[in-house]
Amino acid sequence: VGRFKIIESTLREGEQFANAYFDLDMKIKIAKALDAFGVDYIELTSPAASEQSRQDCEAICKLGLKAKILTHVRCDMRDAKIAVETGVDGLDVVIGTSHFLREHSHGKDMAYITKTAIEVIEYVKSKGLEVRFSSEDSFRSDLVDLLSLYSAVDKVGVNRVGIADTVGCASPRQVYDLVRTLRGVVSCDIETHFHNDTGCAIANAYCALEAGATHIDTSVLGIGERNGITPLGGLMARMVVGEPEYVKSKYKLHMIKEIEDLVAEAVEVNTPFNNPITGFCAFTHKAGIHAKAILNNPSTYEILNPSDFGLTRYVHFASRLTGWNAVKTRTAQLGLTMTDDQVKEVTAKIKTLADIRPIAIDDADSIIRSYHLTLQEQKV
Ligand code: HCA
Ligand code: CU
Repeated sequence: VGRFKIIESTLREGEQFANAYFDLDMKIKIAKALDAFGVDYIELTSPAASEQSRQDCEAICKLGLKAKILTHVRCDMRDAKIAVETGVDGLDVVIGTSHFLREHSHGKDMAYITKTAIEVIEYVKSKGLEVRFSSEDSFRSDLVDLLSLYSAVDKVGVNRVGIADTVGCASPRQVYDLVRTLRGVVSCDIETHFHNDTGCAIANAYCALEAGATHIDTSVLGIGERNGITPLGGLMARMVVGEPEYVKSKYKLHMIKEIEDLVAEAVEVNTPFNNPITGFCAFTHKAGIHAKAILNNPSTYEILNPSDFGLTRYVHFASRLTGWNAVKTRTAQLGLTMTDDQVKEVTAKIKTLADIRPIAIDDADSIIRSYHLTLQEQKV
């Protein structure tokens, strides 16, 4: 897995999240934050969706961001004509290809889809814009249908083709196989889009890159239809492990927290406790054995370095699982001096109380402080 590009879809897929309502001000805030973070593309809701969506799309194009601006439209000449007038850099064109969607959604056959796709692609290109063609529900589409369609659009010069796991049914291995096969058929870039219904959205994105995909769709906190898609922050966590230099130089990782906070507030959700990087306990170490090793060398129990994200680790010391190394560190943080034997003794006191009831940091701190006070008094 080498270089990859992010198509950030918080302002398109994310707008399909149950709680999302973004007014223009909020869209601009989010677009600017994503741009500052360093995403390659920002994808916007179709201007054909509503009049306000069209105006917002034009306004965002005028911001002069570094990221390229895309809008996402149905594979339909009417939509394409509206979209090319908005000032976007490119169009992400999509149509359903599975029998579910062909029979129960738009009702078109593969011959019609291929013909329309070519027409739309040639039109967008004639306007000097970038164009991606994607099949919705790729993993439940007929493989031969898909490959012939993609090879036809590749021949007319599409910039990217897209694979979309619209229903979140794909496993990492299926993703690998499909993208790998497609890689052998088309010469253009390959974009991928993964829903998270079975919790595979990050793994699938990673596998797609391993198989030769070039672009990954994300949204902040993964917001989107149902339980959403590959989250931007989680993908960064995955990618920085394998490609630290590339990822750290390209993306402003310390902005992840503020971008997630911005979007979480806008859509009125909390960041999940177990979110990669920003979950409240993502860098908390609790068991005595973990704490001791972490204090010696953080790499023992951390694959991500919190400081890469502008965050700090927390060594838990207020629990029955704590050990004296953690308490020793806390004692120093409180500005108190004790011998190791004394720290061990106060650790025992903390553990005794923690065996009876859950204790807060304040509880543990006051045990340490009052023990320290007793030591002072004994000296006097
Ligand atoms: C949807 C469309 C889409 C499109 C993905 C793409 C999907 O169902 O709302 O354009 O690549 O998941 O298929 O988001
Ligand atoms: Cu989607």
